[in-house]
Amino acid sequence: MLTRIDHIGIACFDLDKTVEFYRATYGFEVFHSEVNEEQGVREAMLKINDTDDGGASYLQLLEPTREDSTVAKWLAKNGEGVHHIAFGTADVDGDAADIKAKGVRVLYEEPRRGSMGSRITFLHPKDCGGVLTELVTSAESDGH
Ligand code: CMX
Ligand code: CO
Repeated sequence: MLTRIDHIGIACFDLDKTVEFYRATYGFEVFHSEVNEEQGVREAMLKINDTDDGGASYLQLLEPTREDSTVAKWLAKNGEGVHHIAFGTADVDGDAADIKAKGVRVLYEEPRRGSMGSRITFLHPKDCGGVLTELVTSAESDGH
């Protein structure tokens, strides 16, 4: 069951500059940052609030680490902006299977590693009304 907005992914050319915008404009601080080489991104997670399912909601600011990454390709085409939304669930495997059975393309055979030890998969934007959609099981809510 999807129980929260885990994060909104925002693509940018310059992570440090974008972090500074969110700090100066809204007062959001970096909760966590990391490089995910598999996804080709350097990212900063800005925590917005905790949620009553034990998880939290974040903004995920994303800067590409290589020219052939999905985010670099998207930035070249669209410029900076909202790249994807992510729903939180305690069971990414089960929810991905249920959604796949409804005819929506799930991009990964098995969930992969996301921010802060989470397990993630993606739904194809062309099957989701133009919205790249991620499913996330945070490390805290993962029973695996
Ligand atoms: N949102 C909405 N539509 C998107 C999109 C996005 N983020 N990215 C691509 N599309 C659309 C394109 O506009 C294009 O549409 P048209 O054919 O109408 O022009 C179509 O999807 C195909 O796009 P593409 O540029 O040819 O890109 P690819 O097919 O090579 O890749 C996708 C698209 C979704 C398969 C790829 O971006 C992907 O695998 N995404 C999941 C991984 C990811 O995004 N990782 C970074 C974030 C990591 C994290 O959140 O932790
Ligand atoms: Co994401």
